Amino acid sequence: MQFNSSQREITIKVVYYGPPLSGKTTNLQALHKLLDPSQTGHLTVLDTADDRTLFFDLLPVTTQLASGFSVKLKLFTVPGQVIHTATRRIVLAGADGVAFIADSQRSQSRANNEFWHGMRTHLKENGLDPDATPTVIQFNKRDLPEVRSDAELAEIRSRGKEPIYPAVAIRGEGVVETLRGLLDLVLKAWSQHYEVRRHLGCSPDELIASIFGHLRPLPPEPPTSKGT
Ligand SMILES: Nc1nc2c(ncn2[C@@H]2O[C@H](COP(=O)(O)OP(=O)(O)OP(=O)(O)O)[C@@H](O)[C@H]2O)c(=O)[nH]1
Ligand SMILES: [Mg+2]
Repeated sequence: MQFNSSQREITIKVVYYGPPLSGKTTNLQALHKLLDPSQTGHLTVLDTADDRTLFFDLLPVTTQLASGFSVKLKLFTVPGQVIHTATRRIVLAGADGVAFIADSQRSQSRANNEFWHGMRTHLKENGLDPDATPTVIQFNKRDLPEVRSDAELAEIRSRGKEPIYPAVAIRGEGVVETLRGLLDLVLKAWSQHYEVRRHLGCSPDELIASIFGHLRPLPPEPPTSKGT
């Protein structure tokens, strides 16, 4: 969290982390469509010809508060390909919160686990305490066959402390809930050390309402193929 009192601006860094192809970039693309366009900046996607993230993606979201303060969210994704380990560590530096995008497909359970532990290691390498870093988990791709069941998600939820959000990011479902849940945790953590209301001139709930108060409708369902 960077607090610039002379410019009356607060910057919050959020990192979307997760295994290869889990839908991190898709989350940012969906947020870019769903959030109030007057608050979202340019979506920077640095990828290869086959849409794999090469370095990171970045979506800035700025909300102006009645108090005159502006809150700038910087939403980053890491690249999931195994070769980009060093880049993932660099992008995680200074994260105020992490949205871990897990792939719900059973075949990806091991990759989810490996990346979860990798993320915790990288946070430590960056001097951050993984247990104190606000984190939410999204189980994406709920539309696919052979995915972890809702009961399994409930079981994972009961074992850990991180909130869990099911999602179908290609349809924009669960994407806003994930980010809203994470910001809620970030602001709660922040309010343990600072008087948020005094710094922002508003409560955490008012800040969240200001970011998510003017959502656009979900994009229409992609046409289903009619083949037999
Ligand atoms: N069926 C389905 N496909 C999805 C969903 N979300 C993303 N995808 C697809 O999964 C593929 C990978 O999505 P990306 O968002 O590029 O994944 P990523 O995590 O950014 O991938 P890397 O940056 O290479 O790690 C794309 O073909 C997406 O369209 C979903 O909810 N359901
Ligand atoms: Mg990506």
